[in-house]
Amino acid sequence: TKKEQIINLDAVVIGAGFSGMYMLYRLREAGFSVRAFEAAAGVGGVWYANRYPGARCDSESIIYNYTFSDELLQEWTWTTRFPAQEEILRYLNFAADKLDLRRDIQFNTRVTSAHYNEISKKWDVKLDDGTNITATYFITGVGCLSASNIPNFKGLNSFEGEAYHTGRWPHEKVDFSNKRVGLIGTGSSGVQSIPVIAEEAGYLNVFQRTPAYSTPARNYVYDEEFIRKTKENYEEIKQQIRWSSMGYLHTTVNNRSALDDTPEEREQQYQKIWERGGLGFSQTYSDLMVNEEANETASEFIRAKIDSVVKDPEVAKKLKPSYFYSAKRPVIDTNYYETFNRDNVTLVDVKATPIVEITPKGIKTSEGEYELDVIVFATGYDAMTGPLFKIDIRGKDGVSLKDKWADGTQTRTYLGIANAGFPNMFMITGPESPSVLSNVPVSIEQHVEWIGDCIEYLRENKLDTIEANGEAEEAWSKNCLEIAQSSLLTKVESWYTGANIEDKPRGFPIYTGGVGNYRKICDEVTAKGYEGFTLTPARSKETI
Ligand code: NA7
Repeated sequence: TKKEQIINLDAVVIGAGFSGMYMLYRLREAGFSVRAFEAAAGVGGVWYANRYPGARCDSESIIYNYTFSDELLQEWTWTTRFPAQEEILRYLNFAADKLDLRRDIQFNTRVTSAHYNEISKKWDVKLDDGTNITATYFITGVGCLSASNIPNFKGLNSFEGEAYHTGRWPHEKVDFSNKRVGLIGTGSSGVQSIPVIAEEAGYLNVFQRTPAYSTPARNYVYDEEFIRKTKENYEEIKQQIRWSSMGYLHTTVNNRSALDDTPEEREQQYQKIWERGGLGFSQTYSDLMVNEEANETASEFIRAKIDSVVKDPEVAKKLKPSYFYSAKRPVIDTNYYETFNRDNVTLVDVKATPIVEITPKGIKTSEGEYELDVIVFATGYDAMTGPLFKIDIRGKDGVSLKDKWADGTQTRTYLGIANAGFPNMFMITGPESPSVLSNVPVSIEQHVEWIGDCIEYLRENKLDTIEANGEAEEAWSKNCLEIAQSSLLTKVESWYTGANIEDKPRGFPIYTGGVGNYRKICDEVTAKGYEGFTLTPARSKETI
């Protein structure tokens, strides 16, 4: 029967988001047999799942796409500065059609396990429909923020109303009209959805534990002239973002220390970026992320803005963060702080009065019970390692990835792409790559191209396996942690450090040295014949 059949492939790719789609295309074009497996019913990854009201990308549209294909660049036209979820999903469907990817993607299918077989030197991959596959290469394109997390509140399942997590939003429109809504969480997802839900709901209670630093997005509709110029200049744009620090355009606004300017000059500088909108704020000065005093000047500027927008001083006080700006993921918004001036919106400070339990009727804090018809969990993700741990991945000697990374300090990878003990396995946007702290498609294209080149190299040179060396991996992990520790990023608890998930090892599994530098390092590794890896030749017939 079909279920007992073993399918042999050159490569298995998990996921059909930005990563999996391009990886599939890259390997197929190079003549490999490859299939992608996707748990959802369509392409898009996080953009398939995150359908909550107000869901939008913080990267500007014109750089939030593939750049490897001129045809895609020229044929697609973005409508607004910051793309809405539905437009990004439409873009990814357009790309899937153009590249004719669907014939090699199996939807509604989860990869449950992938075990390395040391005898065959292949990966044994199992699907949730019972199919077994053997593949020479095993590649994960599972995303960094795709394992949604609902905290283990007491009574969680007792709630009798409707409940949704922002990252697993239903496809039908959720009707909030005249309903009493409770929303937990004020990260990017909360801040984007709160203003939109507030407009429709009868009443909205926002349960905030840590306030966000949010700055205006200032979204607008692109004009034709801008689109024309952009399409003309894509080659230059592509080079700029590839070699930039975070995959964005024009990232260095100012090379000065914030402390070299007078308070008036600083105010002017911050005001300029505030009016321009978008995530550019952390690039106003070179030392905002390394110098506490410099950072405080930016933090204070945003706090003053909150005071100027929010009418009730008590509410404004609760909305003002006290940690270092941008040490937790900064957020951009449309009408976020303004929303707290509405009569139908209440801010509940759950740091002061913690959530005690979810009840059949609503949410109970230490101060009392809020009766609700709908609860929205904007409570975030088990980031980076979470999506990988959903799959039983085992390398040599049966060691699981989970066990390998369970020692309470830091994930250990080489370049965020490979793992010692896991030959011929590659991670796209893996832990210790720059991905989550960059404009992600730029990082994804780099990873996919590096992996594609590597697999072609193995074929050309008749090599069976490639595996990261333990020492190279130790050095890479140490390097990632040290770079992060030289900034303010490790001084605040966040999903970057693993602090949002109970019992998760704390570390800093992101390379923060910049996407341009990272690209250079990866290119050097290749130029030196895959330095830091061990490559084994194909076995001759006699030894098989
Ligand atoms: P985030 O940024 O992780 O935000 C989750 C929010 O939920 C944050 O405000 C948390 O407060 C809050 N939270 C989490 N657990 C609890 C509990 N137990 N009680 C109260 N509040 C809680 O997730 P998002 O989905 O908004 O954004 C994820 C990323 O997607 C974003 O950074 C972009 O890169 C895209 P906390 O700060 O932990 O106190």
